[in-house]
Amino acid sequence: LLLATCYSSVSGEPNPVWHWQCLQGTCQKQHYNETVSSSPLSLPTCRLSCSDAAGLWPKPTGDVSVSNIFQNVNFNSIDVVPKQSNSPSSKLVREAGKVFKEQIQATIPRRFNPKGGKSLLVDVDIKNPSFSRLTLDTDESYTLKLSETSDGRLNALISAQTFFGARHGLQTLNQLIVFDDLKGELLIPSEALITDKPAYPYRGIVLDTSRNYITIDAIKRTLAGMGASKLNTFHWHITDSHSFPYVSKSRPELSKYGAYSPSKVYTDEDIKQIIKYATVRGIRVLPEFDAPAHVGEGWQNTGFVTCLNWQPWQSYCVEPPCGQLDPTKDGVYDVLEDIYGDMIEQFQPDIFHMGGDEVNFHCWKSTPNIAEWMQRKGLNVSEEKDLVQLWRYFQDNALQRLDKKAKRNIPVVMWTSHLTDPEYLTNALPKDRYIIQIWTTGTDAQVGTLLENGYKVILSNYDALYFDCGFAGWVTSGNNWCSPYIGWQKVYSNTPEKIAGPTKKHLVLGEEAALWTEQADSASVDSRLWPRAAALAEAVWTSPANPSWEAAEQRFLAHRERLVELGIGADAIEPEWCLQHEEN
Ligand code: CP6
Repeated sequence: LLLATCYSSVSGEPNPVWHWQCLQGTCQKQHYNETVSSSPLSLPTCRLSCSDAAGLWPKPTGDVSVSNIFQNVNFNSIDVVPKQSNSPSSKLVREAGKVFKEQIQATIPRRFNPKGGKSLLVDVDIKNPSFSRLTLDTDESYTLKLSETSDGRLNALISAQTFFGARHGLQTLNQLIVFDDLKGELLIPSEALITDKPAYPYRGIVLDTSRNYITIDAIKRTLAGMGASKLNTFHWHITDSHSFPYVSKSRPELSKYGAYSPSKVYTDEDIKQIIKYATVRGIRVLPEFDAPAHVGEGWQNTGFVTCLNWQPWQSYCVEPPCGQLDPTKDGVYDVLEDIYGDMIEQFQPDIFHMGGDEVNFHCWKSTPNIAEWMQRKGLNVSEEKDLVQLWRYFQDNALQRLDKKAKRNIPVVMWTSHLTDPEYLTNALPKDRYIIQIWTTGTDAQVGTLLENGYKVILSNYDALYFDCGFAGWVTSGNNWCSPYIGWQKVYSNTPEKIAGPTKKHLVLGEEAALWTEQADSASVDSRLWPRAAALAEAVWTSPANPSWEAAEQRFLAHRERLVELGIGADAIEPEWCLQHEEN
């Protein structure tokens, strides 16, 4: 296959100055007068039959066999049909079919109006069509079979256990359909057989919408890129100390006082729209309500926040403005219960994120009523373990309120913190309740300790997966903007096995890239996330044993072009020349 020549079964009339030909396993630019019998092909078409894994991103984990004979597809007779009608999945399949067609449309330049071609029927066969919500044990596998019927129609069969596998199959099929601008035709390989499933079940992006507001459109573009790259979790860090854009139905005063402006909010309607947009793309929306630190704006009038805006901020928090909930006030748990209740009702999440990062003990012990309360309970404000005790009191109460609203023991994610330190971990956060998201660097002892103690983990090691530029730049005003910028190559090599080791694989749920927005907003979110989040996608979907970014480079560049076609402002990483010239 790699040595195939990109001759099309359709004889070409156009007479371009050059075209692409697959020679010795690479697509090479050929001047027309140097070739005799080949039909002109564009680079995307050549790449399909000539490149590694047919240019697919992320690379399938199973078999890939793709024909180098192409057929012209008629855009107007592409149909995606769910085999099981009247099931929760069938509605989703029809919606995913619309996305599928929109994505094909996006590859066709405006000046072309492709005519002719064969019809393409995409049959979607789902074994368990009743699942319409993603969970950590959802089967996301699929098989894609592409063939030609005896009467000359094109047929694709996508078989999957669930809608979530089927939509991945549709995405793969999307990548097999390319617009050939030399022919002015939409081309598809006449035959293909692909089996695929993700190496890890949790593949996410966490987006901070508090430091700077992110528009609904920018969130949708993020979800579109995720769907195209088979990422499945949009972890929404919806509030923090800087602003409170989340409109809580039962506590509307929080966003009333805490949003940057009346329009910089997420209403119930906005959230519904985002969840629908995400679900159709196979993505869970995981809400995070970060507490007890990382609160501030919005809480002013509750009387439940301490250290709000205290100075010097370095003594009371990791970045200004400071703010931390007061665990000793009974009323704080009532507010939390209301917020949790609103979120559970809106998001119907399978897992919930309680934050729990970067609690500042000095803040709590410097608050007179908290110090008094601790004394009354026989806790020593100068002892770290006693302050951990205070935090545990908060965490246990908050969890109880969450469970009450979830009406079950809902799995909870928490960031690594003091509570996850080996000496407190097993008492503070029982392993059957808590999933730990590790943001500290992967090579320290923490990953090992968590796994040895049987915790499920999500990897977000900041040395590879923090796509923001840090907050050092705006805090210190030094000449260190975006330093260090983490290149896609580093992201690509950061596979779970490399970070967590080859054993205990079942405890590693996956990975998540983070975009903290101290130095990003809707104008920059696309270029911070993309195409690097796609590098993460392959690290965690395919999880190559010996990740080689050099070997992935051509496919990665091609995928970056796909993201741009979808309207995502993915950053350029090399001259287009590199996309056009592959090394042997
Ligand atoms: N905000 C919140 C942040 C960070 C975290 N939580 C953060 C910490 C260190 C770095 C970057 C970001 N800005 N809520 C840590 C999980 Cl280097």
